[in-house]
Amino acid sequence: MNVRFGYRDMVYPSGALGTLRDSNDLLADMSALHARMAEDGYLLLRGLIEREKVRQARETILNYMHQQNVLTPNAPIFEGVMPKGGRGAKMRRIAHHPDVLDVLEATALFGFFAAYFGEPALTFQYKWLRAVGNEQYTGAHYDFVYMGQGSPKLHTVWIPLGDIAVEQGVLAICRGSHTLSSFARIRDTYGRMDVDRDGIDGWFTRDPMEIVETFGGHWLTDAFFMGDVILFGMHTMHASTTNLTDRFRLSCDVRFQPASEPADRRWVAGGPGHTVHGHKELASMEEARAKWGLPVH
Ligand SMILES: O=C(O)CCC(=O)C(=O)O
Repeated sequence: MNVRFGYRDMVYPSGALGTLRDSNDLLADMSALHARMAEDGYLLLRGLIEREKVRQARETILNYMHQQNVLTPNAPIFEGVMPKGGRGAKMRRIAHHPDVLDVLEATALFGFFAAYFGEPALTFQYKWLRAVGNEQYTGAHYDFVYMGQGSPKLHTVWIPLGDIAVEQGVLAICRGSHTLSSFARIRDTYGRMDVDRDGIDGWFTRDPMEIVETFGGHWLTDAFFMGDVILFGMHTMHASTTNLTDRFRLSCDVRFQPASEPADRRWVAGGPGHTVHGHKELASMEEARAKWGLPVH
């Protein structure tokens, strides 16, 4: 299958872009799940959330988008077809609709994390709900740079809000980026920065493949289906494949951490979100990489 990763055309699956493995067989064994997370830097759990709830959330979001006139008028709403040149839509208002929260704050997620952390879990109020348009993608980054001012046990959960093929834009993980010694300098420099405190752009690169070419690791991705989730920690490099279709890619990333630990105040109820965006010009990643002694792409 021909896909695009960043701005490079690639074949999936292939040696350069491999397949994620799911960890459903370990669900009854928390210590095995911890070991898998330590080894792979992610856990893919198929069908963790009830599919019908995700379908309902998708319908509610797409009806909202239809009312906002961001969908192609005469196409079936549930397909999420974008008009020519369609770009992202403002999603903030719909992220806290009860149908959507039923997925983003699903009891299955709280139950999973309570078992995984060995104590009750807390989730951020802020939800990163995305409608990703044609040719759009997310560059490679660690989440620490956006939300690292709280618990070191913070985890991201990426939730597809539709059945999403790789060519429509799905999450990709750079296996090894959290542990390999070849990534140590990245983790110690870029991996400790904060976009608001340091005023630096958050993406490590717009070209995810340059990472494995320079530092090693292995990019992995897969098709995702309603009900699936993928979890990862703050120092697993990830990105998305590029949406090559005429349909919006709907997904949301949410965060969970142990409730007893301090939370990054930017993202909890009443938090300001990012404080630097729009207030001052961010330094480029190229400049920052040069300062850190990392090869500039
Ligand atoms: O959905 C995307 O395009 C990016 C998601 C992401 O970066 C994340 O889940 O942290």
